[in-house]
Amino acid sequence: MHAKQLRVGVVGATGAVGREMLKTLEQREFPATSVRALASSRSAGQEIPFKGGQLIVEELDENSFQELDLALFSAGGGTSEKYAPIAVRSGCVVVDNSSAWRMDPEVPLVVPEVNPDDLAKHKGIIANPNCSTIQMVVVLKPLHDAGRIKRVVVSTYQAVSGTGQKAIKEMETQVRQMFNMQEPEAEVYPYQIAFNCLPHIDVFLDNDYTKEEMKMVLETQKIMGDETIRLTATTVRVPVFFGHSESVNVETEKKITPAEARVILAQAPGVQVLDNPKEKIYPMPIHAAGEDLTFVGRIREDESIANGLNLWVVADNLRKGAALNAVQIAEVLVERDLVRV
Ligand code: 25A
Ligand code: L14
Repeated sequence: MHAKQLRVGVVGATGAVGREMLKTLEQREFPATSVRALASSRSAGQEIPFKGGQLIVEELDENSFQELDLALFSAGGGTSEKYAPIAVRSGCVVVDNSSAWRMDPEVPLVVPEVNPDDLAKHKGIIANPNCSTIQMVVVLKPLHDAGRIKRVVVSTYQAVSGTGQKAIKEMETQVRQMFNMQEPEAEVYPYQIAFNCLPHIDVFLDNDYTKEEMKMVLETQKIMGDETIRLTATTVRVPVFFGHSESVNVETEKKITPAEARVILAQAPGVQVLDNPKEKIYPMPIHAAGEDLTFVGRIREDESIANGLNLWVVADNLRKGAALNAVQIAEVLVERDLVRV
């Protein structure tokens, strides 16, 4: 792609994920000839620091993509539904962080450590998976290759930053209100999140699961390219600012011992094993925040079945769960000369 211009835009640049996308492009020295920040009219004119200077936020409209080759979207599903097709018609490739396009059979859903080859089939839009799915599949894929996963039972402990800036602010405010003997006010979430847990992320569906839970089921099968993997999820919001944690129970066809799993995962790309119970070493969101790797620990046998493992998986939901994964997708698109519609 060198010798060619690569003009990049971030849509939703002022949001929790958008800001992290700009930071990631800068930190990884993404080979862009120019970077533009786009958001709604509310944010137009704001300045965002970038590479020692400032980007002025521009209002997104139908014409925004005419001078862009690649756009990273994180401005909510509605914005993606409306603007991604417009971008593609203007010749701009879209990496979309919303749930709008993920299950479209024409749209690759990619975690670069797991299914980079799916990118070759793109028709302009590439979807970035849900944060909880991403950190789980980087750990599941090498185990699936080693012993074929039959079934997964996952429970998540998800940070408020996944919902965006407003939710981060809401938890901060509630903590302050409670220390001042005031009633905590809830707007973003249905109940107080400070000092609480909510077994409710995204909307409830007809089967009484939440949409977040069903995203984990369907996205995992699509990314792993195996619809025979059975998965059931319970997704829970916890009072943590940054970093999602997951308890993952895996049943495999072929037995994988905890010692074998540690060796397999130690070699897995993007994964770091932190597992020494005697020394109190295990992954935690306070350590994963700001990091690029997915951390796994508490690896032990599920003694209730023949071939079962329990794992504890933690990653920064704004980085590997969103911005970093999107930038890694963009990097593979550049390396493989796929930035064209
Ligand atoms: O599509 P989904 O899956 O349903 O996801 C919906 C929301 O989830 C977040 C993202 O929020 C999105 O809006 N999100 C999506 N995928 C995610 C993932 N994988 C994810 N979060 C985590 N992981 P967000 O806060 O990160 O980003 C919102 C950005 O979208 C811009 N935007 C919205 N509508 C737009 C649009 N841009 C263009 N056109 C549109 N029609 C939005 O711009 C923001 O950049 P903005 O101008 O509305 O930003 C407002 C500014 O004001 C700040 N702010 C907002 N509320 C408060 C606040 N500051 C202080 N206190 C507040 N209460 C914001 O920080 C921003 O700077
Ligand atoms: O589907 O509120 O990517 O934590 C990610 C974060 C939906 C909501 C997605 C949250 C979202 C979510």
